[in-house]
Amino acid sequence: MNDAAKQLIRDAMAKASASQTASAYAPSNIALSKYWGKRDRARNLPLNSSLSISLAEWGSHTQVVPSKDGRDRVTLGGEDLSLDTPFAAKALKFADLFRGEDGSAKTPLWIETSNTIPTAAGLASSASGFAALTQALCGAFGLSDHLSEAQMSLIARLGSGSATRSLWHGFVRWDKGTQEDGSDSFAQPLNLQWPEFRIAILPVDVGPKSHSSRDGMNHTVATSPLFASWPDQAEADCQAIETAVRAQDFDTLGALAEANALAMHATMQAARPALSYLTTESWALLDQLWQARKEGLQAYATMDAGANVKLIFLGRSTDDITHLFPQAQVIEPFKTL
Ligand code: 2P0
Repeated sequence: MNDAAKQLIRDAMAKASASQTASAYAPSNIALSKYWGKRDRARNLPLNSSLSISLAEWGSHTQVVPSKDGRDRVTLGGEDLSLDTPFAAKALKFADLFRGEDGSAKTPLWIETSNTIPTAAGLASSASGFAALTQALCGAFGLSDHLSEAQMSLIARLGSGSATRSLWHGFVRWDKGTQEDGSDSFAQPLNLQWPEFRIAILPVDVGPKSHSSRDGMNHTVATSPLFASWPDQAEADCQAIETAVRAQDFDTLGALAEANALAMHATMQAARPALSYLTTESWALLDQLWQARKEGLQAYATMDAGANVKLIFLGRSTDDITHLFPQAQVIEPFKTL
């Protein structure tokens, strides 16, 4: 089976110039309508479309440099990694898409990444990491002028599904697509500004997670009797959330995003054995939010493959949020960067 991402790289490579140093930045993102479940694990092809908001200055800076000493090198946050660490191995495997596929000698590369996401926020950074790496590799191999951002999003998908949505700021929708080769499974920005829109991260557990989201997703698809209802519901949620975003109908958007996140977590809790990323502390924060909402606070929650709770709200609620949740780390997704 041909793969659309590999074909795009091959076609662009035929027109490209030699390798050079290139750097890129990509923001992390939080899904308001979640990606959970794959129809093709090798290509990270999803069973449903998803829609996210990018996290502005919280993301990854990546530089790709043709290595002078003939050896690969991977640096994360200023520290050289052993090449057999999972991070380095994944980054180099992804770089292999751009080099040596035709049997020619691989261009040795130095991949240097740093994340601006506060460690205390406990947010995984595979989304911004693979998006920035894709852009930097495209730059390094002279492909940037031959590939659109949507095509780069399609390539980033091979690194990590959520990276598909990290090529842009603001709201981004990843259409699931239907083709087997993945040629129609990429993201596009909604291209709209909502300056009042806010996100707050409520850190709960910032240590490494017990199950990767990749394993958790696959385990849920394979064993959860509740998963059968997820793909259609998630597709409908994604469409309704896009409509609410375009109408800037905050309460409809918030209620749908919260319901979508809780439905995703319900599929995991029904998995056999059960999978639960949310802890008693996460649920206590949700109780606190729901109580405040009864008293008029306009804020909603979403949670991913971890215990942290993320809130969405509008700028006018910022003081209420930081008073109620002093630990909140507030992000302004549309602040001019
Ligand atoms: C999302 N998550 O839409 C969902 C919600 C976690 C929960 O995308 O296997 O690390 O690399 O495609 O992208 C996290 O999954 O998984 C994720 P892979 P990824 O943001």
